[in-house]
Formats: sequence, structure tokens, C-alpha cells
Amino acid sequence: MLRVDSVLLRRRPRKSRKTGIRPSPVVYFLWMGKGIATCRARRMRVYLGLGSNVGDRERHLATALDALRGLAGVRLCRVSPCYETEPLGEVGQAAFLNLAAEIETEMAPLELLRAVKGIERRLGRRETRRWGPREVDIDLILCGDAVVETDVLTVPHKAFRKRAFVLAPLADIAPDAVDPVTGRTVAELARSPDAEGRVEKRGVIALTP
Ligand code: A4P
Ligand code: MG
Repeated sequence: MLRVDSVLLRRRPRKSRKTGIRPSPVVYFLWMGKGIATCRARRMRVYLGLGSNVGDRERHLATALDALRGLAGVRLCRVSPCYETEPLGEVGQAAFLNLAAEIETEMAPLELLRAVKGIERRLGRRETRRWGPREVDIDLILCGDAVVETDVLTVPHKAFRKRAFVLAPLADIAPDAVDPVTGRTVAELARSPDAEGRVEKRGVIALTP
């Protein structure tokens, strides 16, 4: 993604690719301004997966969505209906309520991860066992066409292609979104027999107006 700093750090070129002559400082300054405006306008569309299986699950999800809406630089665009889902991972834990949300943001994926982890903590999520019960879990599923592989973040989410609890709600709001790694759409992935786990559609979560 083109970043503001990458525009600012560019040197005035010796000659323009279009005209073949060196742009004057004034022309170059105007070009940089246009570049910065474009960068600012480059908002990324992100799909999040939310889940809860402790306490008042609907309330936890609604509060998490409200908190997302309240993040500076985030626009909450669409929210899927929620699904009652069979827990994958640790056996014997309560059923989950899962949903998917579409947001637009200028935050970089790592910055967004920090912000959603902050929301999880504010909602009272204590340190939980991996794949164990939790008040709310917010995962970054797709961040535009970004592919991120670091110690703390993998995008697209490493397991989403095999999880009906992620794909079913995601297909309700973004069937045509494309997984940049496999090139397959969310609708195709959701129809695939690889998508594991029973899911049952429930209602739409009411958000505070
Ligand atoms: N992390 C890496 N990539 C991501 C990403 N794309 N989004 C890191 C969010 N986090 C990401 O996550 C552990 C670490 O993963 C984070 O600190 C972050 O740096 P966590 O939320 O603290 O722990 P976790 O959720 O238990 O682990 P993990 O591996 O993220 O599990 P999942 O994939 O979130 O699965 N069954 C049903 N039916 N519904 C569910 O919602 N959720 C899980 C958890 C298991 N079974 C489920 C459900
Ligand atoms: Mg998680």
C-alpha cells in the first residue's frame, strides 16, 4: 500500500516519465500534495470475525461492535446476522455466537490488531487458553488484499478457510470478497466441504442507535 511517508521520502526526479524534463520544485510540490491526498483516501476494507461463548453472548458482541464503531479512523459498514455455532478446538465448552463485520479503516493491520485486542481487554476478556472459552474474540480475517505473516499477525487469518463459523456469516455480507492467497471467493470457500462445524443462523444483533 502506498504510504504517506513513501511519498514524502521520494526525491524530486531528474526527469519526469511523462514529459522527459525535470519537474520544477513547484510542480513537484503539487504532485506530492496530490499523492498525500490519495494516500489519505486509501482506506482499507477489513473483514473481522467476532465470537463469544461466555455469559451474555449477544451483549458482549453488541458491546464489541459499539467499541469498534467508536475507534478513531474506523467506519463500521456492515454486520452479518449472528450464528449459533458448534465450538471447534477445546471440547466440552459452550456453544459460540459468531458474526462477521465489515469495516473501513486507514489503520495498518498491526495497528488494528492492537486496537481490537484493547477492545477484548476492555470487555473483560481475561487471559484465556488458546481456543478456550472467551467473552469476546475478534479476529482479522481479511484486510483488503494484504498478506501479512509476522510473529503476532497472520492475514488472511490462518484457519478461516476451514471454519464454517467464520465463512457462513462472512458470506452473508461479502460473498464476492477474494482470499488473496488462494484467489477463491468467500462464497466458494463457504460452499466447500472443507468448511467444518455446524452453524445455525439466528437474528441480527441490535446496536445502540
Ligand atoms: N493473531 C495472529 N493472527 C491473527 C489474526 N488474523 N487475528 C495472534 C487476530 N489475532 C491474530 O489470539 C492469539 C494470538 O493470535 C493473538 O495475540 C494475535 O497476536 P487470541 O485471540 O489471544 O487467542 P485464541 O483466539 O484462542 O487463539 P487463535 O489461534 O487466534 O484462535 P482462533 O483462531 O481465534 O480460534 N469455535 C467456534 N464455534 N467459534 C469461535 O469463535 N474460536 C476459536 C478461537 C476456537 N473455536 C471456536 C471459535
Ligand atoms: Mg483469536
